[in-house]
Amino acid sequence: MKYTHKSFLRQSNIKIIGIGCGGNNVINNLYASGINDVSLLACDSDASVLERSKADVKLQLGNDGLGTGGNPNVGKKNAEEKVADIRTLLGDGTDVAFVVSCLGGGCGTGVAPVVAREARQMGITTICVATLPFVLEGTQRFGQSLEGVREMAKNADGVFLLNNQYIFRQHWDSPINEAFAQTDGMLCNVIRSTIEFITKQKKANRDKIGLRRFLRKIISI
Ligand SMILES: Nc1nc2c(ncn2[C@@H]2O[C@H](COP(=O)(O)OP(=O)(O)OP(=O)(O)O)[C@@H](O)[C@H]2O)c(=O)[nH]1
Ligand SMILES: [Mg+2]
Repeated sequence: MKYTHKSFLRQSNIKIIGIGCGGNNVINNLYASGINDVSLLACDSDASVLERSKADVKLQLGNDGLGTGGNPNVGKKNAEEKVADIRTLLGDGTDVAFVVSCLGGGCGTGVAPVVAREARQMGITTICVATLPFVLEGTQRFGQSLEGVREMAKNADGVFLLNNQYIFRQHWDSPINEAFAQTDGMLCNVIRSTIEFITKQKKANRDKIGLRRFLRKIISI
């Protein structure tokens, strides 16, 4: 686990946890576009993703610094081995956790449900924010992503899902990185709007149960 200086400056009761390469690209975008009063966390078994990450705190999963080979079972196993570290990172008074991943690969799909489960068990309001893969990525990745959604829905208070294929339909003539940039921008907006919503609820003194009731559904965008 690496603590950077920034983590002490930016400690907050809202944590945004990027998982896997796609999830951490979203975190880097949030950082680049400016976000206040939240802590950004990065989690991956691929060391190069953590190297590039702008997060305050980085958690390396697995032992070799390599990816999961696209296998969610490897991602899940890596996460289960680091459950104590995950709980330590979340255990500093976190109220709300956003678990951000792009589903279909091994890390995001295998790790995000474990992080969501631990957060929820700790009494943290837990919101998963995720994408589904493009159809052309194949049925195996799509099947894996749906299994990831099922696992997240079991564990989180709410799941925001964005289907990459929808973006592809809108931007079919754009290069893939532009399509990803569109998706990342939408995910960032979802996170910002939800934080705004939660802050308003708190100001209005709405209780945690009411908030959870609102979040406890799958919302597809
Ligand atoms: N929105 C967005 N989606 C991405 C990005 N990169 C990849 N994806 C999507 O996310 C899915 C998962 O890819 P990654 O995030 O690279 O996978 P991972 O979670 O790191 O898993 P492994 O590398 O297999 O361990 C892909 O199938 C793509 O659909 C990105 O930068 N932005
Ligand atoms: Mg990866």
